[in-house]
Amino acid sequence: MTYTDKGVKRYTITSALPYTNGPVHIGHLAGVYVPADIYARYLRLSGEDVLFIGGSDEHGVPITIKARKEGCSPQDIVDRYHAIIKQSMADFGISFDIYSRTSSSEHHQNSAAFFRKLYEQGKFVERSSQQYYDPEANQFLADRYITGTCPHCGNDHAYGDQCEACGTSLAATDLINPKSTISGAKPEMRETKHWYLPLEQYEEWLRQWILDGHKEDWKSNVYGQCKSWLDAGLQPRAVTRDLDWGVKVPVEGANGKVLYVWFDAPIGYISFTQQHCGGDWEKWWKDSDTKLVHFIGKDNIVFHCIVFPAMLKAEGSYILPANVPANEFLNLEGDKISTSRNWAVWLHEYLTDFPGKQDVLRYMLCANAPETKDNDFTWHDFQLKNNSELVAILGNFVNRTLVLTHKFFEGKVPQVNSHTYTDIDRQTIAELATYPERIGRAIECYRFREALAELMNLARLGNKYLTDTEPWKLFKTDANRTAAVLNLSLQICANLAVLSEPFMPFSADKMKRMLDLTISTSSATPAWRQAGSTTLLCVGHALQAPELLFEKIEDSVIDAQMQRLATIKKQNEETSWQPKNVKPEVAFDDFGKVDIRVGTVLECSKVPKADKLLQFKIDDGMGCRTIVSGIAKYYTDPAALVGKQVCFIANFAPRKLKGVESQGMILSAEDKDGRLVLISPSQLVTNGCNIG
Ligand code: B3M
Ligand code: ZN
Repeated sequence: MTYTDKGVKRYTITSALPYTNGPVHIGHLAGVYVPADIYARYLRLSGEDVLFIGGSDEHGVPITIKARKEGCSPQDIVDRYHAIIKQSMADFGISFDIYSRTSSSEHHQNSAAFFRKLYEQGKFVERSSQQYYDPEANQFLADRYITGTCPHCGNDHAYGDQCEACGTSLAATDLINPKSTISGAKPEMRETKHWYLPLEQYEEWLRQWILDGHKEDWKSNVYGQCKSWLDAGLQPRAVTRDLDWGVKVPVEGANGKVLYVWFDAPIGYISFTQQHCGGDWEKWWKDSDTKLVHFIGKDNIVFHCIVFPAMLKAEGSYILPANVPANEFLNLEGDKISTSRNWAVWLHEYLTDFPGKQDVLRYMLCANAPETKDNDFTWHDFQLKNNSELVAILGNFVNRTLVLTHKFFEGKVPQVNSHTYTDIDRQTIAELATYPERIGRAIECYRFREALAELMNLARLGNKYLTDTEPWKLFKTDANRTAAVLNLSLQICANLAVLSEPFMPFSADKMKRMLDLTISTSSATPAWRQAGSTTLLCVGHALQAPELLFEKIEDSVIDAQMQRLATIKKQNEETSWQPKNVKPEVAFDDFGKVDIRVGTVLECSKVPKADKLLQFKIDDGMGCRTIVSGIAKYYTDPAALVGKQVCFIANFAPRKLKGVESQGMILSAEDKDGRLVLISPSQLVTNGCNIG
C-alpha cells in the first residue's frame, strides 16, 4: 500500500549492472544501489509485491581491455570481479531478489532470442560500412578500443560509443584524432557489416512517450538529457560488434560478431527475472499493472530512456519503465572517482577499515546523494555526519531511552495512563503520527535525501522530548509521569526501528533486537502502516540490554584515510605524467642565434632574501660571469656544486634579479614532480666550448 501509486500490483525494480572490470565503490552505492535498495525495502515494508533485480555486466570492451592488460582471459576477469561485487552488495545489505550475471548461458540464450525476434520481424537495418581497424592488433576498434576527442565537448578521452564527460553517445567515426587503445596505432578504415536499430523510426513515439508523457514525473536531469537527444535527432545505432567476447549474433553471416554490450545488458534484467521466477516471469515485464523502475547513473540515461525502450517497443510485448530516477555523479575529495586511477573508496576495503559500519556509509551516501547535481564525498563530512548526527542524535536518543527504562522500570515497557498525558506528550504523539507518510511520500518520489532527513527529524523529536521532560530527574518525584515519558520514548524508538530499515537495515535490526520488537504484518496492515503509532510496544514487554548503535569516529581514523588518498594522488601524478606538447617549430637559423656554452662553477651561494635563487660564479672560458638561477629549493648545499660543469645560455641580455646582475641562464630539466635538475656534459669539456 503506497501513498501515490494507484492500481499498481507489483514493482519490478532494476539497478544498473556494474561492469566486472573492477570492484564497486562509493559512487556506485550513492548513484544507484543505495537509492534502489531504499525504494525496494520501503515497498516491501509497505506490503507491496517487489522484484529487485541486480547482476554483473560481463561483456563489453572494458573487460577485454583489462584481460589483455593482465594477460588472462575475459572469463577470468569477470569471474574475479563478479564474486567481489556480489559479495560487496551483500555486505552492504543491497537486498536483491537475484544478483546474476550476463555471462550466464540463460542470458546468452535470452538475449540472442530477443535479437533474433527483432531480426525476423525486420526491425533491424543491415548495413556495411567503413569502420576503424587496428592493423597492428588485427581487429576492428569498437567502443573503448578506440579513443579520441569528443566532437561535442572536446574531451580528449572520449570512447567509440560514448563520451563520459558530456554523456553524448557517439559512433567511433565521430571521434577527432582517433587512436587505438590496444596498440596506440592510428586506425585505418576497413569494410564491415553490422545490424542497426533505426532509432530515428522511434523518435516521434519517444517524444510523445517521454516529452509529453513524463514531463512532470521524471527528474529534470533525466528529462533534460532525453530532450536534448531527441531535439538533436536520433540516428541508427549499431547493435552488433566485431568482437569475440559477448553474446554471439544468432544469424547467418555474423561470424566473429557479438551483440553490442548495451544491446544485451539491459535484456539481462529480463533474463535474471526469468532465472529467478522460472515460468511465472512475464507478469513482471508484460503486465500493465506492473510498475517498472530503472535505477542508474546519469551516464546510462540514453540507454535506459531511449535505446532500451525502443528495443522493448520494437519487440512489442513488454511494458516500459514508469520512471528512471538517474542520479548524477559522486566525486571524492573534489576529484572524479576513477577505477583506473584508483581514486575511489572501494566497498570491500571500506569494510576492512570500518568493520560493521555499513550503515554509516549508507547514511552518508544517502544524505549526500548526487540526486540533482554532482556531489562530493569528503572523509571530514563522513566523520561529522557520524559523530554529530548518528551518534549524537539517533544513537543518543535510543540509548538514553533504553538505559533509563532499565534503570527505573527493570527494562520493561512501563504502564501509562493517557490521562497523565500533558501538552508536550500530545504534541509529540501527533507529530509522530505524521512520519510514515512524510518519509513514504518522499521515497515514492525518489527524494531519498529528503526522506532520510525526515527520519532524522523523528529522532530529533525524540531527543527533544526526552530533554524537555527530563525523566532522569522526574522519577524521584513522579514515577507515573516518568512512566508515561519513557513509554512514549520507547514507542518512538520502535517507530525509528521500522522507519529506518530502508536506509540503515543493520541499525534497524539492532534497534529491533534491543527492543525485542517484532511486527506482525498483514496485507491490510503492513509494517510501514503500523508505524506512527504509540502501541508498537506493549506495556510490560521486556527489553533486551542496550547496545551502542553508533560509535564516535576519531580524527586519527580519518587522517589515515586522507593519507591513503594522498599516496594515491602522488602515484597518479607520477604515472599519469605526460611530456608537455612540443612547442611550435622554429627555423634552424633562429636556434643558431642562441649561444649555449659550458662553464665550471667557481662559487655558488644563496641570494640573500630570495628563497628560490642561487647565484653562480662561472668560469666561462672567457673570464668569469655571474648567473642567477631559481633552483635553490632543489640544491640545498650550493657549495657542493663548486667544480661542476654546467650548460648556460651566454647571449641573453643581462638582468637584475633581487639586486644581483645575472649574465645568462643556466639550463636545468624540470622533472615530472616539478624538480629542477642541472644539465651537465657527460664528460669534462673545455670551459667556453659551444653546445650546438
Ligand atoms: N554496465 C554500467 C556502466 O556504464 C553499465 C550498466 C549496464 S545496465 C544494463 O558503468
Ligand atoms: Zn563529450
